[in-house]
Amino acid sequence: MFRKILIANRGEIACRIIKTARRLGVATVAVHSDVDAHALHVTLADQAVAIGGAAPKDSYLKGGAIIAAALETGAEAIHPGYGFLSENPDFVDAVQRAGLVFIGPSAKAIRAMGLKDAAKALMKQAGVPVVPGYHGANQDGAFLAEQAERIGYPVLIKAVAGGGGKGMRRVENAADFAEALRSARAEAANAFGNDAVLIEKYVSAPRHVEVQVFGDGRDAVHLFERDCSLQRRHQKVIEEAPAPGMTDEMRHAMGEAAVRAAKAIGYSGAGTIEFIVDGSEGLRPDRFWFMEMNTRLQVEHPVTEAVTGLDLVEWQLRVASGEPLPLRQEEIRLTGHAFEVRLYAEDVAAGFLPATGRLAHLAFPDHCRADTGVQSGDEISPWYDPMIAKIITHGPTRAIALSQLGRALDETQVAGTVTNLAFLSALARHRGFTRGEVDTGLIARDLASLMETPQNDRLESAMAAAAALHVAALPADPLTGFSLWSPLTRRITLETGADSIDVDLTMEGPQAARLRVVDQEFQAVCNGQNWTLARDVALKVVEADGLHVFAPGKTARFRRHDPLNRDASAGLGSDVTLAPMPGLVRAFFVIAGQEVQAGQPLCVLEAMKMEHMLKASRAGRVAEVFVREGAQIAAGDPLVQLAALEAGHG
Ligand code: MV4
Repeated sequence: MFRKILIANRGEIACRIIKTARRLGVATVAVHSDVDAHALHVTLADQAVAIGGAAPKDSYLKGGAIIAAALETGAEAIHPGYGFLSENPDFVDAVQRAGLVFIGPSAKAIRAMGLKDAAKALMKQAGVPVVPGYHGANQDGAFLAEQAERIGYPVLIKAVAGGGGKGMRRVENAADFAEALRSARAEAANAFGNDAVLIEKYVSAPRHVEVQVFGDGRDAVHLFERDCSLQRRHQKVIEEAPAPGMTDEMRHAMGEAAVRAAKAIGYSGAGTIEFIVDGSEGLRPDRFWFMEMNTRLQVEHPVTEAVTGLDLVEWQLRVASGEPLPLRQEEIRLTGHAFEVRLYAEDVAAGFLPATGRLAHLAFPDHCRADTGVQSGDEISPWYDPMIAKIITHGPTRAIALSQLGRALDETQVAGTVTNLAFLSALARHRGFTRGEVDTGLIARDLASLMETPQNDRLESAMAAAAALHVAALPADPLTGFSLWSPLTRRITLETGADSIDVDLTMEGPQAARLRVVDQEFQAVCNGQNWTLARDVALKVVEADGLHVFAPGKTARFRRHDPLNRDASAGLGSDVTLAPMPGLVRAFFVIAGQEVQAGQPLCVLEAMKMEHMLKASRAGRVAEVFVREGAQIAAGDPLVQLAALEAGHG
């Protein structure tokens, strides 16, 4: 085993790799960009090396700087994670030229799978089922049209260099072929600088089922399948293992095909064989076809770890350090069912726009696996993928693992950025998905209902009440004499975006209170230490850049009402300044008839044991003063009336 490895990546995957390395007694070196100087992966690693600027091309894609960092720190091997340099064969060559080990496949294997047409031809030769089609070099338009005719419509034109659906056109009949070919080529040339295409039979009701493989350069095994059909615009949203509806017969056929694929290229390390499955008539052993091979560890590897009980990063390190495969095929078992969701900082309502922000608070329940590269206080920056975490659950059955997932999402707390949490939650409870009806069109079909945010007035009021209870900071000890100085009912005003909400808090004893929010009432009790709302669901309040209230599946943010802010804005049009809170008038600085400037102090109000300065909301003449020093006033009581300044006074 290696003594020290360098991780050429960041975020959750870098943290994930460090965790296993540590468990195996392997020292770790992190590399980082300037903006990641204090990132979690840097904190977790034994050593860290700064390699450049925030843009990936200035840091995480700088192969030379990364290799230099490995040599400098005495690392023996480099783990590329996923993305960045993980499938770059030139980087693999450079790592090996430097006398280091690349934890992954050979450059040759990566190259063999890099171009979709060559990979398909190679797989066909190896006896792996490939979608009927033309995967050759002849790019003549008339010839390709002939091939489409031979394959039979509908066909799919795909960019040879493609992926992610770019340069892909479905063609229904011969009359549309020429135009579809032209536009697919133009898109491919633009996106990949390569306008070569291949033609395939169009698979209807496609499902994305991939098989995890592992090789040691001589032998290969598979670790069963994952179903990644739940996608949005070719981005995976939920992954699971095993695939719903999978039979032993089909699993065996797919596993064998995947192992043949890996052996055909002498594969070493973790890889994934992606198949497209025609699910229109259930899963059948003659209805799956090779699509492509990903020659790296994938984002969704944890679902395979959950159902096999194996650590794939451990396998990667062991195989790369020269050990044979840790287990034989028949020793690898599949137990239960697992799900993974990708939690993103993204604005679902705005069309799933990536979002940024500082995470004021981040917490996961402890009954799920959460792989993350950030913690409370960290920034989701625009420089990198906005994934906050992967949440993984594992249960004895699909139904149980899915309820665990719903619950884990409900109890995940993110403050400081918008997220797709509610969207994921809706998906986890989607009727069709719950029944195991997974297909690549599900999200697009039901997008509107998945994006709905169900209104729940009672819960929303309870969240305001919880925030108010936090603001009230009631003493836990009844002997502090709280009831002596507290008014019986006090009003706590919270701001929510542009609105404000009033919560009236009434003490009903030293350890009981009632809170009224609009037309809803809540009881609060003190257990001798903490005040909580007496409710069936737990509400957690975290104060960090506002008051964040977390309810199962719902988050709200309030701000403490700031009387100074409100007087400056809300008071603009009104002539009478009102007391923003109940309290004692400590001092009064103006008299009737006096001219005042905007922001000039009017009086000092003592409330909740604090002094608050109230200021004039605008310039004017004090027309009338309604209160005197020493007066006890209620929230909303008038304090002064301002009149307009006479013309000529500016
Ligand atoms: C297909 C297909 C139907 N027939 N190939 C989309 C991205 C690329 N990796 C493969 N893709 C597809 N290839 C044939 N011959 C349908 C898709 C497809 C798809 C595949 C997997 C997951 C989601 C998808 C969404 C739309 C289309």
